Formats: sequence, structure tokens, C-alpha cells
Amino acid sequence: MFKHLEQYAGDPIFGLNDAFHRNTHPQKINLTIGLYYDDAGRIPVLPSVATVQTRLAADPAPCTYLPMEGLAAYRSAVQRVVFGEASTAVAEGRVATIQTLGGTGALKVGADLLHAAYPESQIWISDPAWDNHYAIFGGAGIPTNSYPYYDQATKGLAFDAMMECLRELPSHSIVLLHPCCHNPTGVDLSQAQWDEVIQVLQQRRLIPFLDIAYQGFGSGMDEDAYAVRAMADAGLTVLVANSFSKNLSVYGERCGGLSVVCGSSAEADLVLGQLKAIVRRIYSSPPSHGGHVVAGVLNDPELHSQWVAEVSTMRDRMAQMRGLVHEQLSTKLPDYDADYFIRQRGMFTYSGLSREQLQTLRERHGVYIIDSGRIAVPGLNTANVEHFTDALADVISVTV
Ligand code: KET
Repeated sequence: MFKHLEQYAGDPIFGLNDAFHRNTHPQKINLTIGLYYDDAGRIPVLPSVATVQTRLAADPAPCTYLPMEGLAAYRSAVQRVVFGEASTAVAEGRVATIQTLGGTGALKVGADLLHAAYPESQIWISDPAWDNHYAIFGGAGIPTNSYPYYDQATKGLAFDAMMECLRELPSHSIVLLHPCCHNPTGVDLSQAQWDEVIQVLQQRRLIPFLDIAYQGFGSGMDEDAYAVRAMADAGLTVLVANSFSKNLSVYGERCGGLSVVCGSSAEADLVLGQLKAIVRRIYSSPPSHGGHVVAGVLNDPELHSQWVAEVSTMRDRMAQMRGLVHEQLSTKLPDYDADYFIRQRGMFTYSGLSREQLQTLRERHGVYIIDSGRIAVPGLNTANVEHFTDALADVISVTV
């Protein structure tokens, strides 16, 4: 019955992560996937999360179905974290928020909503992109296109080309944007650049879809949400997919949120109803345990501030690793411009390494980087960074 099916080529990120685990190199380093590791190379259990887990375990509750839209306490916490305590849009009841299966689930539910509401619309995705954006929106029946984003020559933002493209889009086109810590490049817009983007979105009547999977890993919880809040304040209709996978280190619990900022509370009610209908027909309701863990941390004022401090520690460690790589490479390869390691931010850095260099890094040095050349910075730590820069110096000196 299924012999005619195409062989799945595998996922470029998950696939290489698996290959890393099969490798036996004694000094191997995993820089493939967007997972945060601490300096000991472990995926942390954040103390704030552990506290809530202990509380939940001490008082086991029946595991019933959550509502389609998720826990109320979770949804209001999403709104406070993403839109800020002082959000006018939230206060006016203009934001419809649901608990989703990670950031991915939020993107999928949002894609289904948009395809139903605007069946003629197409989506524009940054070049380069997190590959799954193409799969999710294409899979939801929305034709996919790209807008210029990354400038190879400067290893920075191709802002003018990006704006030129946005200015030409038909009205009701969907534009996928990353408010902070762009995946895969680590290159972000400044606040002034966001303000310019907002003007074009408004003038062209475009529909922004913001994917914020790394809030707090760039500059801070509030700073990283600038684009989200500025768009909501500007009165734009905007969709926001947020993920707690990374900043709460709860990847497997599948905890995220989808928020749709609307023009009025009546419109937000309509949207919330449609979101529930979409959820009901895909997976019915979100996970209970993860929902209670996240809501438990975010709704307890003490644990909430503890969490914000834990996120700062993660952010500082990534910045420290970037600094170390930059310092060591500048000594080992004086002719190589390693500035991009400290200019780009968040979890990822876009190295521009060739397929051959990446192959050699894997085979000779056990250093695993995905084929696009995207380096997941948290795989580096004080114990392995020297091996990493030695390996880079080896493959780069061959070609410089
Ligand atoms: N958006 C972006 C931009 C993103 O990088 C990820 C995950 C997600 C959404 C998914 O979030 P989640 O809450 O796990 O559903 N990125 C990493 C892992 C992956 O590919 O799924 C990565 O790029 O390595």
C-alpha cells in the first residue's frame, strides 16, 4: 500500500544530532541542535523548574484533559512574558492566546488559521531560514517564498534588500520574522530597523508572524520582545509563536504559546474560537504536566524572578563562549576575521564554512556542525573550546 512513498531524507538538524551520538571521537563536540548546555555539557534542569516539579510530585493531581486552549494560568503568563506587564493590547482584551505544543505547534496552528482566513495569501520567510518554517507553512498549504536577510559579505543584515522585498509584497502577504536571536544566523534587527519594518507592514497591509523561540537569550526578556510589543502598540494584527523549550529548558514537555493580536476584543473572541476548533481537530488539547510546570514557575513571583536570573546566566555563558572563540581564533588565525562570533548573538552563529570544511571537522576532529554552517554556541564550554578553535584553525588555515 505504501511502496510508492518517497524515502524521507531525514531532518538536517535532528539527523546530524543522531550521527553525533554514534561518533566515538574522544573529544567530540555537538554544535548541531538548538539545545542549551551548561558549562559541564549538561542540559540543565533549572532550579525554578525543579521547585515546581517537586511541588507537583508531592501533591499528585489527577491528569485530566486540559481545555483545548490550555490552562488559563498558563495563557495569561504567556501574555505577560511576551507582551509585558503593561501591554495595552492585553489590557484591552485584544490578544487571543492559547497554550501550544512548543513553538512548532504554535506555528502550525497559526498557519492553519491564516490559510483558512486568507486562502490566497503566501508567506515570505527569511533567507536563510530555520528549515522547518518551509515544512510547516508549506505543509499547511501556504505557498512559501523567501526575503533577503543575511549578507554573506558582511556576515550581517541585508536590511536594504529585505526592505525592498517587503515593499513589493501584495497586501495580506504573511511575513515570518524572528524578534530576536535569528535562527540560523544570530543576526538581528536594531530597534530603529524594526520601526522601519513596522511602517512597511502597516503601509502594505501585510500580516506579520513572529517566531520568538529564544526570548532572553539575546539582550534580556524585555529587550528581546521589542518587535512583538512595538507591533502590538502600533495596532498591527500580528501572530506570535513563542516557545519555552529553550528559556525554561523544558524541550520534551512541548510548551509554547500562540497569541494573535486583534483589532478589538470581539475579534479576539472570534479568533480564539477558531484556534480552539483547529486544536480540536489536530490534537484536541495540550499537555497537562508541562502546562502546570510552566504556569507554576511563571505565576509565582519569586520563582519568576529566579527564572529571569537563570535565563541571564544562560545568556551570559553563551556570550562568554563567543568571546573566548573570538579571542582564541584571533591568536590562532590572525588573518581570519572572527568578529562575527561576537557581533552575532543568541544560540547560533553563521560561520560560512564550506561543506568540505564541515566534513573535515566531523571526520578529523569530531566537531559536528550542520550543513548550513550554523554553529549552536551552547555546545561549547570552557573544557572543549580550545579543541574547537584548534579544529577551526586547522580547516580554515587550509583555505584562507
Ligand atoms: N522556532 C525556531 C526559530 C526554532 O529555532 C525552533 C527550534 C522552534 C521554533 C521550535 O521550538 P519548539 O518549542 O521546540 O517546538 N529550533 C531548534 C530545534 C529544532 O530544530 O526543532 C534548532 O533549530 O536546532
